[in-house]
Amino acid sequence: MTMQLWTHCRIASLAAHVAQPYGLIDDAALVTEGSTIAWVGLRQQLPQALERQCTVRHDASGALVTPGLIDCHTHLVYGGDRAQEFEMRLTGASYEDIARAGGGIASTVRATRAASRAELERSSARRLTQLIGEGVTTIEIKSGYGLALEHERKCLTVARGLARTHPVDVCTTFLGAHAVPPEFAGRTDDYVDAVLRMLPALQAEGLVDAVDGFCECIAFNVPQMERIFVAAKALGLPVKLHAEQLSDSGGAQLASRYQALSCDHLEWLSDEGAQAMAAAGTVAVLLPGAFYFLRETRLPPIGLLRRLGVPMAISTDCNPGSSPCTSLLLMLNMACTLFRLTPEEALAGVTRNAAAALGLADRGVLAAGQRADFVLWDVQHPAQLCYALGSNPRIQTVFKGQVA
Ligand code: DI6
Ligand code: FE
Repeated sequence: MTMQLWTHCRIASLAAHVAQPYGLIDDAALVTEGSTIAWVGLRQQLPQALERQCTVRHDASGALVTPGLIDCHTHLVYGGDRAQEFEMRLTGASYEDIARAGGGIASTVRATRAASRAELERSSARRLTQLIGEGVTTIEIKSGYGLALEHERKCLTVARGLARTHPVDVCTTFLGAHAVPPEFAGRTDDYVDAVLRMLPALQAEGLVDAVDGFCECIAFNVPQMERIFVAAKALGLPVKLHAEQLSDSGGAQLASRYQALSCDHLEWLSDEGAQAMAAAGTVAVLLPGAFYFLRETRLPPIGLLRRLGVPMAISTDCNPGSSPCTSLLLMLNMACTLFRLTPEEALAGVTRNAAAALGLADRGVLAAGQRADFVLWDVQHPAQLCYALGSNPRIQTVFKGQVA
């Protein structure tokens, strides 16, 4: 297998065993063997025997190297957009007015159902390309705008297909329990039955890596979500939850009882919910784009999560309604400015902790044995990635050991 060597770089490894902030290694060297990292450390400690085996050598010209970025919570595949709804709200229409006029999630469900697979591929690829252009090498993509078997299948198939046409890994999540579709209006329990029929069918087709839901008074309650989690666990699928976004519904406690990979949003998370997450090892996925776009004022309890040692991840939540965002770098800035995370916490949130939120142990830090997914940046210090909003200092991405 080809061995490649990168030198003349500063590495923010994010690895816990490197004592410096960000796991920084100055004047570093990195060796890959095929799609895996074989060695990372100080240039002068690189064993000569290993150096001799490297047939391809790269001069990183002083670049900063970080792990490939991981966007661990997106609704990337959907039809249409909601720009007109955005415009209506800015000219005085209330959310209820818009919903009565057929807007909101329902309008995206209509547009997604009407869209062909090719149309969804095209619009999703455009968004994905923007994220990849900022150094994203792994992305989670949820269904949840089809809300019927054929349309959920169409969206998950598009999500899977994107990984075949782009230098990125895709983790798919079945979010059938995102909203109650119009044909089930007023019959939420019947729709949960339908979700329970969709799940094994989609899993059998290899389209589902995890199961999510929207636990909220306007969506699915705790007993309804629990039925879905029981079914997911019976199929051996990990679960996660949109929890405590608009109110405290006790979703975090429920999710923790099912060893959820993550609870996401969490503006209304209670002490009990945070403690349950800490005990279960559940990651807190914070979504500053949705907080910003919905002009929320209640912050997720960052101090509490920190005190309890709950790992925090950061993601775009890319979706047409609450976070039409395709910049994970902007989310780094917003995590710091809006949520007061330190730049080091924010960067860990799109690398190490985002990998944990997806249950992936083979990426998110730069260390021997990990996947060779990394990004070269034209900055001196990792804090610059969080600080300079609207800039994209990416030089190059290496995906599975290949310059992408
Ligand atoms: N929470 C959100 O913020 C999005 N979904 C969810 O469960 C909103 C999705 C939309 O408005 O289209
Ligand atoms: Fe979401």
